[in-house]
Amino acid sequence: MVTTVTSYTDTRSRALIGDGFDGVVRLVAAGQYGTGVLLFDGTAVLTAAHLFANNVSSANIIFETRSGIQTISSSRVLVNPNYDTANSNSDLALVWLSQDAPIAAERFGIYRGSNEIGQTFTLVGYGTPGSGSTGTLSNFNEAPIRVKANNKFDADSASLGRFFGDSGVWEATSGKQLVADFDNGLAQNDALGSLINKPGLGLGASEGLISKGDSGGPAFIGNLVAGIASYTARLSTSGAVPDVDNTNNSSFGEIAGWQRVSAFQQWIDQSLRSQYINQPATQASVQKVVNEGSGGTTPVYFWVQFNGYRSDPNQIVSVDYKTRSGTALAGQDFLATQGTLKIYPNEDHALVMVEIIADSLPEPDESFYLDVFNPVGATFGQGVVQLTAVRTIVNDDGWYWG
Ligand SMILES: [Ca+2]
Ligand SMILES: [Ca+2]
Ligand SMILES: [Ca+2]
Repeated sequence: MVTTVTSYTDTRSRALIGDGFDGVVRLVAAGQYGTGVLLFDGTAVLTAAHLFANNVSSANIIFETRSGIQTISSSRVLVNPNYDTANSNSDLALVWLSQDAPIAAERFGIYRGSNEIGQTFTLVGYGTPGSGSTGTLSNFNEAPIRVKANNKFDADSASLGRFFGDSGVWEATSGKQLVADFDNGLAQNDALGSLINKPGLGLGASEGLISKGDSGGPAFIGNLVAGIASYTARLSTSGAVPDVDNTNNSSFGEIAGWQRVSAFQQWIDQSLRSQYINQPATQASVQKVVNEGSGGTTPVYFWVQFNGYRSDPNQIVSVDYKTRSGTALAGQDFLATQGTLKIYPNEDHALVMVEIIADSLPEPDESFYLDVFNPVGATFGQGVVQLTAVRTIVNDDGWYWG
């Protein structure tokens, strides 16, 4: 990560342990290294497909948390089936962990809105450090460090097509990649202002850009993963040369592209769900009393059934969910989670997975809840705004919850 801070030892740009980014991990795949982010159910890391070039199909995932440094090997790597190397389209991969993720590592939800452009985001990664005025350090040989910075999504990458198109090799699919530029506050170095008339002079001292090693790293809007770092580029026209030093080095005046996670949410959701261990095949087989595992975390599933009618077969219905402590406590007995569960076309149900923490001693009546609310595409029933998994069946207009 390149920031405006000159010294990489300056803690202002570090994403130190305990700062809320311990779910941002380093990935090593066949000698290439990159960054990834632990997703909401704790089973897999989202990263960039290009780290797995040449049919590499495994990686080591390195967590830095309050529990120390822990390296976990992958059990499975899934490159997005539409990954298109030449155009950096669908440059996403999911990497499943062969062991439970550290409890101290945050799990992150994904951004599901469509209003990313114009929003400020936080980028976090293990890429080569440097400063905007001189670019990445050429002599950095130390252990990779986790750095954070901010930027703003300026545009859809497809709007830059004519610059890449001149060489005839690059065409971003509209709606699936986002770009941001590295600003130093000067109009002459405002890359996307001068190139595609998307002016913005940046965020001052907090501005930053990805560099080598940040590939696959997250761009957060709030605490949700909205982008996955994919590439950098220095672009110019006969009238505008925004790069400060005519070198490809993530300096001021360059741009970077991220895969737009919201455009891939169905692939992410369905891929994660397809790998759930010991998942119930029927509503009746959902385990409502769960034995703790022998260590780490154990998955517990909640089944959300949609019994309504889709007037449009492509309709996606959804609910929001959030765990709630009962006699079992969040952070002690289970990992709190919240998010949106989507039930896609050709699905009539979906599972919410919650991780139970093994090393505690449950009381016989220890329990926690999952509240389900904000149904989209169908109602819960007249006057009903929230359902809770209290292990009693709530049957209503189109939804069953239990
Ligand atoms: Ca910028
Ligand atoms: Ca700008
Ligand atoms: Ca440069």
